[in-house]
Formats: sequence, structure tokens, C-alpha cells
Amino acid sequence: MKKVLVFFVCLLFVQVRVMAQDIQVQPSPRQVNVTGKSMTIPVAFRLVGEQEANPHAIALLKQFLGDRLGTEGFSLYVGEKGDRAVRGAKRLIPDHPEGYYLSITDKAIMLAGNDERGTYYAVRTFMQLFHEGHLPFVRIQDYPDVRFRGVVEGFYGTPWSHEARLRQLRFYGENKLNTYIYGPKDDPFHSSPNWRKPYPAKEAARLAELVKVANENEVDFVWAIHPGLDIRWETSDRDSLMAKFEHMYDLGVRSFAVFFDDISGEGAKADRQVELLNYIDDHFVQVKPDVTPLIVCPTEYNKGWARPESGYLATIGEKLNPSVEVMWTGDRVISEITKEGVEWIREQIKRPSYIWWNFPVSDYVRDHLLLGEVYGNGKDIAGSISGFVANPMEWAE
Ligand code: LTM
Repeated sequence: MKKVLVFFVCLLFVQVRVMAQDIQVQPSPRQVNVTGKSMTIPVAFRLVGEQEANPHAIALLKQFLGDRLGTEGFSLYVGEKGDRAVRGAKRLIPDHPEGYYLSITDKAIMLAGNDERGTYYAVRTFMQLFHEGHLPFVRIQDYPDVRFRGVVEGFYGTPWSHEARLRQLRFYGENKLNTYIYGPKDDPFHSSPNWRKPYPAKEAARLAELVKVANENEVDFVWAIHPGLDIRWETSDRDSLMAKFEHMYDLGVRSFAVFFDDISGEGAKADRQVELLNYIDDHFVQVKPDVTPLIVCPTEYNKGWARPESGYLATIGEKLNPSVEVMWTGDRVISEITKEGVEWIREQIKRPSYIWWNFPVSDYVRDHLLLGEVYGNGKDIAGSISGFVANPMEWAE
């Protein structure tokens, strides 16, 4: 009886009104169709599709709607392409990774992802549409320009605190950033001298918590190793690296990177690096079905340092397994990213580059806070790169 009452009260409150076209969604969706009408936010929602949909998207919705969610109320259909709940929207869902279709009408709400992350992003957009007690009638089709988007904690100096990292991961989820690369130069278990050793129990538990929170926020937690300062090209070091990756896998990590930046000597040899990377790819990444493509930061990672006579980039381009992502900071270490620049490196490495953008990192000007506006990057680079991650300051906020 109580439920029936709630249902009728709910219908009573679904009032349509004409409003200014005030859609504020960040980042801007690709296509938004507004009718100029809206409805009062229903007092009760009925969730359809919970069993099949991405559990992180469902958990977020439940947390957001709280008491408004029940078995009766305004219909809210959620799920991925192929799920029963969203089959009506099948042809409207963009056929792109992380794409989604969202519609709000006076009859129902539809949050339909092309994949699990797409559904999660539909929920994120839905949450932003709640505005002063109203929900606009809209149809949105959206998908990202660039496959991997986010942050590389790759600076020298005091690494971020655990709490700061947790806040960052939540912020990335809210803003549809899908990548956090863990590579603070001053973590001794990421770099020399301890890259060969497993993390002590306390640090391991913290990393496992970061992975869990990253997953909840649909962020790939990428763990990077920086072995080049003292690596020996021997089976024993290769085994140590593989064992470390297994250790990180056991903590929940499913995305991995190898950084060969800022080294010289033995560790900087392209053919040796490629041999190791292909081995990791063949024997670890490719055999574990849930691990994402391997990422490498090469030693010649910007055009200013590229030496054609060394053959370094040519070796990477020709011999490195094609599925391995290759990072690049641009024409210089600290650089704007231009179309011309990303097309140049694409030719060398025979794949789109994965941009490691050195802004607002301030480890080379420690008496400055780099808080200026962002300018200079080409707005036409998206189609020529596979990823874009920013290296931040040691102050997370
Ligand atoms: O940029 C790369 C690939 N490596 C290092 C970073 O660790 C450092 O934070 C930046 C900025 O100083 N420069 C580098 O060379």
C-alpha cells in the first residue's frame, strides 16, 4: 500500500515545464538535443537493468539517488548494448569505446552504454543534469576523442599522499578521465634501488586500496616500473621484473608501464629494451586476458633528444610489438603538443604516440607554482594520438 501511494505521489510530481536551454555538462558531450522542456525531479525512481549493468554504474546511481530509488516510480533504464533493459536504444548508442546514449523524456530515462564504462559515463552525465530541482528533456550521444585520458604521477620530489591520490581518483571518475599512471620517481620500489623487490605489506595494502577506488571510479590504475638506471640485461633481472609485475597483479593492478626515461648507458639501449618489452608483452600482457596494452616511456621521449643516427626510435618503430603504447612529451621535454609534432613521431614509431604532457609539473622550477591557464596545444591532435596524460605538480590540488 505504501509503495502504491509513493508511486501515485511520484506521478503527481512529474510536472513538465518550459525552461531556458541550460545544459551544463563537463566535458561537453558530442551531441546534445534539447527540447527546451524539463520536469520536476521525480520523488521516486524504478531502476530497470540493475542485474546486467556495470556494477560500478549501478553503485554510483544508488548512492546518488538514495531514498528516491525503489521498486515503483519513474522508469530509469540502465545497461550496456545487448542488455534487455536498453534494447530499445540499441541503434542510438554510439559504436565507440566508452560511448553512451542518454535520453530523458516525460515517459522514462535511458542510460545506455556501448560498454561498461560508457554506462558509467552516462550515469555521470545524468548526475550533472540534475539542476535546481529539474531534469531537462534531452537526448545525448557521446564518446571520447582520445582513448586514454588522465594523469601520470611521474615527477621528481615528494610523491602524492595516499589521501591525495584517493581524492584524485574520484575527481577523474567525475570528469570522465580513465587513466592514472603511478610512476613517482622518488618511490624507491618504482625505480632504483628497489624496483626488483615487492612492496612491503603496508605500502602494498595502500596500493591495493588505490586500485579498488580506481576501479570504482572507472579509472585504469597503471603501475609503472623504472628499471633503467641499474638494469642488467640478464635473465635474473628479467625474472625479477616479471615477478614484480605478478606481485602488482596480485594487488589488483591490470595495467602496466615501463619507463626508460632519464637514463643513460647500458639501460638506454633500444634493442635490449625492445627485447625485454616484447618478452613482457608476450609472456605477461598477452596471456592475461584482463590486462590492458603495455605502455613504455622510451629514452628518446621528445624530438629535441631524438638522434636519428642512434637508430633508437627506428628500432622502437620496427621491432616493438605493435600493441605496445609509446609515450612522447612533444618537441621538447616541456612542450606544447602540435599536430605537426605528433604526426612526426607517428612516422618514427609506426603508431600514434601516447602523450606524456609535462604540465603543470614543477619539479624543475621548485620555487614556482604553475597555475597559469593552459594554451598552445593543438585542438586538432586527437586523431593522431592514442593517449594524453598530464604530469602534475607534487601538490595534488
Ligand atoms: O618527462 C619525462 C618523460 N620524464 C621526466 C619527468 O619525470 C619529470 O617530471 C619531467 C619534468 O621535469 N621531466 C622529465 O624529463
